[in-house]
Amino acid sequence: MDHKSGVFLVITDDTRLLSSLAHMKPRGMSLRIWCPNKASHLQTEVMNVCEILPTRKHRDQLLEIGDILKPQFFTKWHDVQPFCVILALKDIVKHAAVRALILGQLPEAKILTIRLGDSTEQSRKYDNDRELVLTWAELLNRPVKAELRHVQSTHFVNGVRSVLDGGDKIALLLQPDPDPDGLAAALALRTLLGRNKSSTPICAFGRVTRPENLAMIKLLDLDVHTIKPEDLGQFDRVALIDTQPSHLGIELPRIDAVIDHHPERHTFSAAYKDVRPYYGATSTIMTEYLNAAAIPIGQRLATALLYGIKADTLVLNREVIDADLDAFVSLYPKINYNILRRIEKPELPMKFAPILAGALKSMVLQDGVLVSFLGTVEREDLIPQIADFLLQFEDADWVVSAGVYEEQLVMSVRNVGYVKSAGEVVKRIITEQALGLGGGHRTMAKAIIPIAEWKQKFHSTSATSIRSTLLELFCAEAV
Ligand SMILES: [Mn+2]
Repeated sequence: MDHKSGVFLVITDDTRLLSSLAHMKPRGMSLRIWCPNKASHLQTEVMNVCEILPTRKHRDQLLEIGDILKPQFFTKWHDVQPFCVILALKDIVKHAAVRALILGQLPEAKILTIRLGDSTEQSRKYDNDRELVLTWAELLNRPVKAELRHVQSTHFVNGVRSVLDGGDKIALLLQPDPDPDGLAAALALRTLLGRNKSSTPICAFGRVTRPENLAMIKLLDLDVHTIKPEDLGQFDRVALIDTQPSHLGIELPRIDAVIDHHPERHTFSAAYKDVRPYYGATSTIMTEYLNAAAIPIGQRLATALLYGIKADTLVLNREVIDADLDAFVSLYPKINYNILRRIEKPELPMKFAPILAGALKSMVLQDGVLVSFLGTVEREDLIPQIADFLLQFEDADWVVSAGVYEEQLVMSVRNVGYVKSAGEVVKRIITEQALGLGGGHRTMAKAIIPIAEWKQKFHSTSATSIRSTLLELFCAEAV
């Protein structure tokens, strides 16, 4: 008897369940199968199931012949840890008797009961923490649902191809200021259609602005064209990805396909329409399409889709469904980790090192508020990156990282989370001072103030003056 690895003893009179379990052969776990000691139909059946093993010796190791209604059958497992009985007997009385014997004879053993063919039985964990009951429906539910989704996706793939394949030039239209989910889903649709960027460009009515999204475009070599609504006339087909007609706020000359996961507030029709508001990301839908069409997902596309799912589900923290998790898991082994890391944490230019050194030297801390001014920066995303970095210092409950970018004073505000809401604090400061724009969430906020406005109000744009003014404003509101 192996004392180190666990032993799972299967006690069942259902040979289909037994056969399934015997075929699973989980690694690092040993399986034993109960076989009745008296000659019976069941005994023959159990022996037959064990015929899958090549030798007599193996079969003998697998079988535990005995009477399960006798305590002695169980006492010999005393020293085996962990020990678990998978119990599924059709006769309820017999099931209860065996369960009682295990509970009494083996105080450490776990019992996993599988209820066969009883759809009313709820799965549950007993109070004693030793037992779990699973219903047959529950065991099958997840894999069967995944299979059904796969079949459904095959059907969807045919649909979208038949609508879009007829066009020479196809626009893949995203929301203005496209986000990672939209970009990845558009790239996936282009791959699904077997087209290239000149015949099937990714388009939007506004340019990409967020630094991570720009990093994604650069590192994954994506092409996004900023177009005007009337430019859609040049295309034979228009597909809306990760957005819907009502989100764009204008009447489009044509819409052939819509693939999205936002709720449909204003109903619309399109030759091809797949809107699934219960999905965490459009990238999940597209991953299913690609898998259903058996199209290999390369590293670049896998990285894009995984980042799309991560971004839209807040790293799977927002509500997600099985489909999002399955897509995530299927993509994960295929991605380029370096690229993903660089998208999420953009590199700092070497020229920035002396600026950062100066900012670290001159930063000011008072009442838990840490203010740092970077001067003029060549990339706006350097400001929030430094804010994130500075929040790691002890005693910093609040961080205000500021810098001048394109004639505007840009501020990134961070806090440790158990203080006032960063978004509200920033909004109050902006409103009270009647300056610029600002807002955000609990722990992150941003404000933008034209440098001319700042100068008019505070009479100076020297680094010292900006630091002390910001410190004063935030100490008054945040602390
Ligand atoms: Mn989305």
